[in-house]
Amino acid sequence: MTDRNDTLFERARAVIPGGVNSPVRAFKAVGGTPRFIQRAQGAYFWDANDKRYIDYIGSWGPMILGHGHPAVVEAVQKAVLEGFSYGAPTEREIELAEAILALVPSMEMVRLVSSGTEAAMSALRLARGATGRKSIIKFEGCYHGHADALLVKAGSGLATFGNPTSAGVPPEVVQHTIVLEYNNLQQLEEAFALHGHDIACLMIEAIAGNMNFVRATPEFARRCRELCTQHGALLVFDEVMTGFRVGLHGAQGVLGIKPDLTVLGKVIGGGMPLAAFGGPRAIMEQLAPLGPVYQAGTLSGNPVATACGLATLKEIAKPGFYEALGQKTRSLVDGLKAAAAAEGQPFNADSEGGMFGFFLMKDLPQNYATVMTTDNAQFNALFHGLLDRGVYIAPALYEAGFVSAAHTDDDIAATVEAARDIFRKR
Ligand code: KE4
Repeated sequence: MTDRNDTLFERARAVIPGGVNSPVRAFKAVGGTPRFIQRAQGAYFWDANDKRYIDYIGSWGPMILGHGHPAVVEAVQKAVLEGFSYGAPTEREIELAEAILALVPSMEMVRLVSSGTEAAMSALRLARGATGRKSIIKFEGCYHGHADALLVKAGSGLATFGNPTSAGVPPEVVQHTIVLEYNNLQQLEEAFALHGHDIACLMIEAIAGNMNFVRATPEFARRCRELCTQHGALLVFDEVMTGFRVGLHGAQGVLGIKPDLTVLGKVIGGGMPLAAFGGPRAIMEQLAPLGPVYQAGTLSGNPVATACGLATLKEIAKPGFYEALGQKTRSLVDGLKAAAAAEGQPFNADSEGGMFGFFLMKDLPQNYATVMTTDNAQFNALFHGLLDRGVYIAPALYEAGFVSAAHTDDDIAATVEAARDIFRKR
């Protein structure tokens, strides 16, 4: 029987570079043919051969409710009948901004944009504009989208290709980007001692989902906050992945740390192109049209996307949502650890809220270099073993996994059983 994924992939590669519109989707890291998804519902999606998968990427984070939540579908259907885009302000943008600010106390104002890259890039420009400084700190293994100044040793996509920097980024553009080792206190202290006077901001994924799942230690996160305050630099939490994913108040809520700027995306759009960045009024009012830092976007605050995002936020803000989601994700992680242990396989995993990660090693890694020691062949065998069994995890070792409110205990049990079957056969 013809495999329609193969046919579609061949057609796609004729007209789209690599056959995909975002590199990680191409399965280059894991090998094989990407699955062309035809439809999704709840915790599942179906590929071009109409094979069903339990979906643990959830569009790389946005689909926290699962696919096709009725309240979200209804809100989007209603919105599209009122118009797709106006290029003028709408009441719903105010509603979404107010909803975000109510849930992210470190923010007094927020600007909506269309992608996480745009939000991180804009937050970076704002930090430089607000401080009048040039240097920025980022960490190996953290990915903040593909703006030139931030595309240095990114952990997502590029790391998968084992290519820590991108062609086309002139050295001049990244000469002010200091890249440190995640969780390395000594490097952090040195960087501020040397450059503290010129550091505009430190940007970090406080739970790094682009190294699969690596937490900033509480001490490291606290020192980032203290050193930024001490040197007049802005602490920027990139919560595009963790925002409303690891908890209602994101990684900053989990860590109890108040960043100066927060970058959001994914969940706040509910699967539609919507992201945001925000912080204190004094900083945010540096933005055009009020202040000198320019930033703009044709589809920023798009009325259909804001309807999708608002309907999503309304559901996740309901009492008990994250308790249930966190419990479910932990049961997956605990089940996988038990299955690996039962088969004598080196394995460890961690989760927070609806986000999880695992490593084919005994101890949880603390940084990118350790993550990179993972046996790719073993991961790829696990990936394809699960895929064959109808379980779709991220097609790259360096990506986190996501559980939605739609995943059932049976889905979790089936996933654990599939993994155990693979561990057993090793
Ligand atoms: P987008 O431009 O892809 O919307 O967001 C960029 C971004 C920024 N910050 C963080 C912490 C992110 O994780 C991302 C994007 N995440 C990847 C997955 N690791 C998106 C998947 C892809 O690149 O196709």
